[in-house]
Amino acid sequence: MSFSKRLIENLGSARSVCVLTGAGVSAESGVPTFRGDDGLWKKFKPEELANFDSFIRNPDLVWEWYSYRKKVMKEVVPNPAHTALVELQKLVPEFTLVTQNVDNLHIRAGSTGVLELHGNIERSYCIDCKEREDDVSLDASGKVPRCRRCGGLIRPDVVWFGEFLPPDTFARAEWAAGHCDVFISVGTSAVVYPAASLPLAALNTGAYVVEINQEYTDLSSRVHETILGKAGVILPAIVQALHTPGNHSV
Ligand code: BV8
Ligand code: ZN
Repeated sequence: MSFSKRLIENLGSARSVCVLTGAGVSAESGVPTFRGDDGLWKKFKPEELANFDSFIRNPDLVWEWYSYRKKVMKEVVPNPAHTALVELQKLVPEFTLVTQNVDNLHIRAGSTGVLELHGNIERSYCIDCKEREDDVSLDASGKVPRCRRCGGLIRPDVVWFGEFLPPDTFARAEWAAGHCDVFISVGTSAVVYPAASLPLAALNTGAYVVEINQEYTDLSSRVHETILGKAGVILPAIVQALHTPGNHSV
């Protein structure tokens, strides 16, 4: 696995860098990805569970999935990929971290100003009165949590398929992608829109666009450089190379 001299030079001279992360960045923390072999709940496709209609039809099943994922989140910690992005933020004048992940690991690692396109599993709210009730999950009898104020169903504060992304968050992500010198897409299969449109926006405005992933994706043929491998190895190596000019591959 190696990255180009050009990437390090571009990062070293960049005024603005935008990074988009997906489930692959959390994989080395032990968080299952969505579509990989360790895919979350292989028997279901994310689209089948992560949508409002499924929730209304079978709230207990959907909450069983989120309770499992919230339990996983309590047992894992950020990995070197998250830490490298905290370091990279310190090296770049304008750094924007955009994540599709809902696992809160970037914030726990120390990244700031994180744009959470798809929400955050640590937050929940009532679908009727919108009251926030964060520390909830399935109760002992496996029943979906209900609002203390009005008895409505509580849902995770994540963006489900068919739902709009938080407008302000996505607008800021689009602006960052369209104004950066270097865009890094890391650990994402780049299939979910409109998040997957961000690297394309960066390409259209002349940024140097790099993909770091364990497999090729639909994005691979469009970007300047695809680095195959683990985010927890590649990102620290890139940060290391930025600290030691002249070291351009690992
Ligand atoms: C919307 C939250 C407007 C819930 C998620 C075009 C335009 C607009 C919309 C669409 C469109 N085409 C289709 C749509 C609809 C849909 C969509 O994109 N569908 C896809 C499946 C085709 N989009 C939407 O519905 C979005 N809303 O568009 O609103 C609208 C409104 C009404 C009507 C129409 C339009 C909402 C999308 C958000 C869905 N919510 N998550 C939850 O998490 O429970 S998406 C879900 O997928 C996660 O957030 C996840 O982050 C995201 C993307 O997955 P990845 O992160 O990429 O994970 P994946 O497993 O797929 O890949 C991991 C990669 O990492 C792999 O490639 C693997 O090789 C690699 N990897 C693994 N280990 C490592 C690694 N790489 C490096 N190192 C490692 N160690
Ligand atoms: Zn309520």
